Amino acid sequence: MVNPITAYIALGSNLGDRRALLDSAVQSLRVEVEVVRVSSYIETAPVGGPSGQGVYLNATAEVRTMLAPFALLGALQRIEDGLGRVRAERFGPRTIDLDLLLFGDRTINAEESGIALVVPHPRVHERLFVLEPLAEIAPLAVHPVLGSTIRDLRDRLRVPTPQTRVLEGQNAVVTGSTSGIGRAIARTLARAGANVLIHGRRSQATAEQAAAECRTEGVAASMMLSDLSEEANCHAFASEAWDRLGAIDIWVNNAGADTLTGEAARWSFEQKLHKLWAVDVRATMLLSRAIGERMKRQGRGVILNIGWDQAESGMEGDSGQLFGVSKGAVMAFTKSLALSLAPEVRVNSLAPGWIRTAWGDGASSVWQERVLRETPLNRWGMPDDIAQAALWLASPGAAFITGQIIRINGGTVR
Ligand code: A4P
Ligand code: MG
Repeated sequence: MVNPITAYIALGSNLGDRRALLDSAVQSLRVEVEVVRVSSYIETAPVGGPSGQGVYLNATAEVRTMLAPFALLGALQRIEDGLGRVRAERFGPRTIDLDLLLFGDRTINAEESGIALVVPHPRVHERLFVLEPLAEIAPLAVHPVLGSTIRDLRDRLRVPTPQTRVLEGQNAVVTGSTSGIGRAIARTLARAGANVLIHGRRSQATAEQAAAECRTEGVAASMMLSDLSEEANCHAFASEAWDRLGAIDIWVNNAGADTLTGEAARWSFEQKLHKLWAVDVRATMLLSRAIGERMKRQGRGVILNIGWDQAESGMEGDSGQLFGVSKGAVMAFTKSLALSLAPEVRVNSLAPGWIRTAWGDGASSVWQERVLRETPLNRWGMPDDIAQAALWLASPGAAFITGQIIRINGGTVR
């Protein structure tokens, strides 16, 4: 006899009679599975999607079931269809959305008859509209990939608002800030009162979305696109950004070539080296020199670069060699630049360890296990962990810190 599995379902609605729709969804769930408990229904502001869409009502449910994961997903989709769900726009308004969050301690990334299933739901850990109601009914459930309890994941997202807006009125530029670590840094600087210029390579829409997110923190935010792998673009971007903002107090060189996901993952070693050198090393150097000189003249400024903790210890394989060289170069550059620009300008490098970004989301279970094994604090780092360190380095609290490499890696000492 096989035992039933405990699974968690997210419910969301922002169209029609939301409360009645959630009630009906729970009723329909009871027909398919044993519903053990349901959280309260909470009102949440829409995350992503078209502007102007209505406020959501969100909840979670704990269920016990003998159904296989795909059969459970099928049941959820039938319930959605029955309640008038029309799948039009990704993240768009919906009468009802039922997502499978956790299925026991299983990790699943599979497709059956054209239907995809990823468990844990890939965005669970990024979303308070899921974590708040989930922590209410299952605070100690463990996310099988991240190794953290739901309560810890929730608390990490409830970033405390800084006591004072330590960066009020300052101007900050964060390159590569349309997603991942860069986006988290931009948002965090904005939350501390800095006006932010978002930089992206290609997508105007995502850059605009990241800027809009920053504006919700009550600051001015705009965006610029530029392909920083081109030398000429670096010079143009630095001058245009300076002219647009009038003066820049904080410059974060976060843009880096992604050679791990998408098309680039299949490039040759030489192609990857070329791209990493152009973006991570050359753009960081050219932008820092152009901006650093202006900051020195204005008499103040902070520059932050992004290195990598394992550039110092070494890591096997092509990626170890490629990132070791490019991020090692960035860290070495940081120290010399700090000496060149002192005392007016402070220059430091963040050295992230295993941080959960696009690559981490899709990494195999072998990698997931390795990350937890190699990280004494026993979890993936989050983009917000890096952002909090960036905020401190940019703030007056770090006024005596320059030329340093700050490792944000959960204690890895390999
Ligand atoms: N799929 C893969 N894995 C799963 C899973 N674990 N659970 C596939 C459910 N579905 C999964 O889903 C698209 C496809 O994902 C499905 O065909 C299934 O095979 P969908 O429900 O048709 O489309 P969607 O809802 O637009 O996408 P998704 O991924 O469910 O969106 P999210 O991430 O759930 O975002 N803001 C607030 N405040 N509250 C919300 O509830 N919801 C969303 C939707 C955006 N913003 C929100 C809220
Ligand atoms: Mg969904």
